Amino acid sequence: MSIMAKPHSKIMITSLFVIFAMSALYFTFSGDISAQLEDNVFVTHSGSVIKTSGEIIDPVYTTTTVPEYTEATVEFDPMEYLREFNYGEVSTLPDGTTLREFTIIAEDDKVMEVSPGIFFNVWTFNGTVPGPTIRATEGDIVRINFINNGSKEHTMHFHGIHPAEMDGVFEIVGSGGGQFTYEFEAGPVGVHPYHCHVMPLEEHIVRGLYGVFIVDPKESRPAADEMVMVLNGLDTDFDGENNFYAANTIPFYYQHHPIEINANELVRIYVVNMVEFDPINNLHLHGNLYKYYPTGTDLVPSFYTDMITLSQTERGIMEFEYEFPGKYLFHAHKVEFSEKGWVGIFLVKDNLDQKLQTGIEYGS
Ligand SMILES: [Cu+2]
Repeated sequence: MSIMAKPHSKIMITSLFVIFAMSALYFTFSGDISAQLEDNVFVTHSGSVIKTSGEIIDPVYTTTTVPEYTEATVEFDPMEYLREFNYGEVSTLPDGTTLREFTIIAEDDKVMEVSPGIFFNVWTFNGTVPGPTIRATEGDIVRINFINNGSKEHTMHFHGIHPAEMDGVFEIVGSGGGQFTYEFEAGPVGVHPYHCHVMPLEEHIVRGLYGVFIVDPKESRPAADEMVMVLNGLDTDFDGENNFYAANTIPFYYQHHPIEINANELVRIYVVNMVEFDPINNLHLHGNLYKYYPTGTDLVPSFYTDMITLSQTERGIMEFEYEFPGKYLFHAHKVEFSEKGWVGIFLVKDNLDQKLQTGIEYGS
């Protein structure tokens, strides 16, 4: 008589099998889990082995020492960064050309509280992530006095047009005070990223060595409320995946601190995607559409849309104005990113100036 004939035997055998399978799984995975908890060893995408003691894992100096963070050394205000443009020290060359000089200092020992209670060792240009927004007019000479005060080699690589030796790739700038002067003519018109170009590149980028370079046309764009948004991510546990996403580094910042804009006033956003590891990012605006100028190189918009998709270093200029006051979300329509911090709010206010000018009474 077969054991298959009796239903209760069947149940028993099935149960035994399930117990056996679960035990096998337990022994297989518990070994891995306990090994990870004891050793706290992580291998980054770039192959470096990192040891750590806890959830907030961020060795500043080496892969074998784990400093205990007690406080952040980076002060960063996303609201200030949003509308802060650095035009450099301006002078005129003998031939009449405008020279704009900037001093940019790289460091890699700073600690930033990227989210409440989460400290992260950022690598910085002039002490912040992103670095300063560098702005010039087409044809100006841009001179960057670059100083590497970090413990690792760094460079500055600008997207745009310039001689090979100004590309910041092969002219590595040594740690502990190495210097290099980048000099080139600003162009083409548009919005471009700059970033360190030392290997492993993904680490030098995901740690924060990037910023925005805006080249204005000689005949300036129409007046607008201008802002910069760098879309970025933070891999705080070094597993080669981002734990947080943001516009301008701090997750959820503009959701908790809405960006105030005026109704019926042109808003212009210079947007640059610097997210590492993920192939795409995007930007969706609520209750409105925007004119979009890819890379900002043309003065005529290519699209009128509420959604753009960007790969790493892809960028452009968005222009829009709101007719109706109120709160409007903007966020990644890659929902994972928005739920991990890449979300904000525009608080559209009644444009009192405009109402005075046009004679419309407030509240009517
Ligand atoms: Cu670097």
